[in-house]
Amino acid sequence: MKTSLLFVEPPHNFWFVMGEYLSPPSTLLILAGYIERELPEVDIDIVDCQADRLNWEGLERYIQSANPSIVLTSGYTTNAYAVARTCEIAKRVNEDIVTIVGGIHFSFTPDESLQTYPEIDYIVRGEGEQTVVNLIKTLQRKGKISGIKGISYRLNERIIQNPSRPLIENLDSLPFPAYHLVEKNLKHYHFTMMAGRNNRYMVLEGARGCEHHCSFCTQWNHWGGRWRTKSAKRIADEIEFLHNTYGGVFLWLADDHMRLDIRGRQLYEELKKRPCKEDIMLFFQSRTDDVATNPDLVGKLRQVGMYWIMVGVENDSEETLKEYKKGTKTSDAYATMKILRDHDIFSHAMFVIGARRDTHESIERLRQYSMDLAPDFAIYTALTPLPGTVYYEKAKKNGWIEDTNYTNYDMAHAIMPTEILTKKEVQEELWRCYKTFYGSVTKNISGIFSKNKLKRTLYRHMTGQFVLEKFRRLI
Ligand code: B12
Ligand code: SF4
Repeated sequence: MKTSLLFVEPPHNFWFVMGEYLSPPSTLLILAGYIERELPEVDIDIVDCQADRLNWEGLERYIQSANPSIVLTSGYTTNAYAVARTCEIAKRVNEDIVTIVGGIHFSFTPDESLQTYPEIDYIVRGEGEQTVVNLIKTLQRKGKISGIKGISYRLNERIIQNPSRPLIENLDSLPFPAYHLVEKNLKHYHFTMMAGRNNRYMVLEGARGCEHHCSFCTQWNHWGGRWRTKSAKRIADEIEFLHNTYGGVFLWLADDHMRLDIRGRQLYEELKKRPCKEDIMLFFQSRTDDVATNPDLVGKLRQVGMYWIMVGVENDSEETLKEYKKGTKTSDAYATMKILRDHDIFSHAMFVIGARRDTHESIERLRQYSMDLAPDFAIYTALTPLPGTVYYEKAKKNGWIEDTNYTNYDMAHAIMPTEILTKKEVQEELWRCYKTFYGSVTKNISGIFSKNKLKRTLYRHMTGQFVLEKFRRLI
C-alpha cells in the first residue's frame, strides 16, 4: 500500500502579546520539503488547523477522510498537549495510523512523553530531516527500528532511546521549505502588528543553533551547542524565491542568533543584487554584543530590507546576566539601541524577570532601565523552566517549579517564585512592567499618532488588543 503522510499543525493558542497573526507551519514545511525530495513516491498532505479554522472535531473528520498511514506533528513546550491530543485523535480514527512527533520539547522529554502519552509511537529527537526519512523507509520495509539513530520509542513496555544522530554539516544541501503544500492558505498568513494585515508573512531558516550557553534557553542545547549557517547566497536565493514565487513580503528569519560578524557583509552583498530587496521586510533576532560591535553592517543591511531586529537584553544587572550565562553587558544594550535608532531599524527588546534574587526593587530597576533604553517595542517575560534548559534542571532539583501545566510555559505566565517574591507577585510585577512601558496615556497618544508607521501600528495594537488588561487577568 502507498505510504501517505499527514502533517498536522494542531489547533493551539495564539500568543496574545504580539496580537493578531497567523503563522505558516514553518517546521512542518521544512520537514515536508526534505521528505518530498528524498521519498518522491510518498504522498504528503499538510493540514493547518489555524489557517483552516479547524477545531478538534474538524481535525478528527479531516484525519478520517484523509486516512493517512502516518501522522506527523510538532510543537514546543506550550503546545505539547496539542501535539499529544493530535496523536490521540489519529489513533482513535484508526489505531494503525503511526504517529511521529518531534521538536524541542519532545526531544528533551522522551521518557516522560512516551510514558504519559501512549498515543505517541515515535519521537524524533534533535535535527529531524534525515531521521524521519530513515524512519519512514524502515517502516515501509518493516525493517529494524533499533538501528535508526535519533529516535525514542516503546518496545514491550520499555522506553528505548536510540543513540543520537550527527548533525547535517552543509545546510545548503536542504531543499526550500514546501510552501506549495499550503498554497491555498498563503493569502491568510500575516502578522498584523509587525507588517500590517495585507503583507504576506513567511518564515525561513538561515541558520540553526547557537554557540552561547544561556541557562534559560533551549536552543543551543537542541542544536548540539553549535551554530551552523546556510551560505549568504543560499539565504538570498531562498528569500528571492519566497518573494518572487509566493509574494512573501514580511520574512521572519528563524535563526536564533544572527551573527552579523560572520555573515553580515556577505548577506548585504548578495541581497543588494536582488530586485526583491525593494519590497521585502526582513526580521532578525540578534544578541546585543553582535549589533554593538557591527554598527556599519547594521546600516548596510537596512538598505536591503532588514527593518526590524529583536535583541535579548534580558536584564539590567550584570550579576543576573552572569547568572544567565548571557555573556553580554548592559553597555552593549545601550549601544544597540542607539545603532538601531541611527539606522531607522525598529528595535524590539526582550527582558526577563523572576530570577532567584529578584525583589520588587530589582524588578523596578529593570523597568526603569528598559524605559531608559527606550526600545520601540519592549517585551517582558517571566523566567520559564523549559525542559532542556540548565535552569529547568536546577529548578526541578530545588523544587522551585510551582506550575507543571505546560500550556502555561509561554513566558507570559509566572511559573516559579523567587527567593523573596511569590509566583503571584512575579505575575503582578510582569503586569507592572507592561503598565509602565505602555500604560502612559500621553505616550500612547503620541505613539498612536507617531509619524513612524511601525510605531503607530504597534501602539494601536497594544491599546486596541487590551494587552495590559490581558496581563492583569493572569494575576
Ligand atoms: C517563528 C517562530 C515563532 C512564530 C510562529 C512559529 C510557527 N511556525 O508556528 C511566532 C512568532 C508566532 C512564535 C510564537 C511563539 N514562540 Co516561537 N519561535 C519561532 C522560531 C524563531 C522559528 C521556528 C522555526 O520555524 N524553526 C525552524 C525549525 C526547522 O526548527 P524546529 O522547529 O526545531 O524543527 C527541527 C527539529 O526540532 C525537528 N522537528 C521539529 N518538529 C518535528 C516534528 C517531526 C514529526 C519531526 C520528525 C521532526 C521535528 O526537525 C526540524 C528540522 O530539523 C523559533 C526559534 C527556532 N529557531 O526554532 C521560536 C521558538 C520555537 N518560539 C518559542 C516561544 C517560547 C514562543 C512563544 C511562547 C512566545 C515567546 N515567548 O517567545 C510563542 C508561542 C506561540 C504559540 N502558542 O504557538 C521558543 C520555544 C522554546 C521552547 N523550548 O518551548 C523558541 C525556540 C524561541 C527561543 N529561542 O526560545 N514563534
Ligand atoms: S538566548 Fe540567544 S544567545 Fe543565548 S543561547 Fe539562546 S539563542 Fe544563544
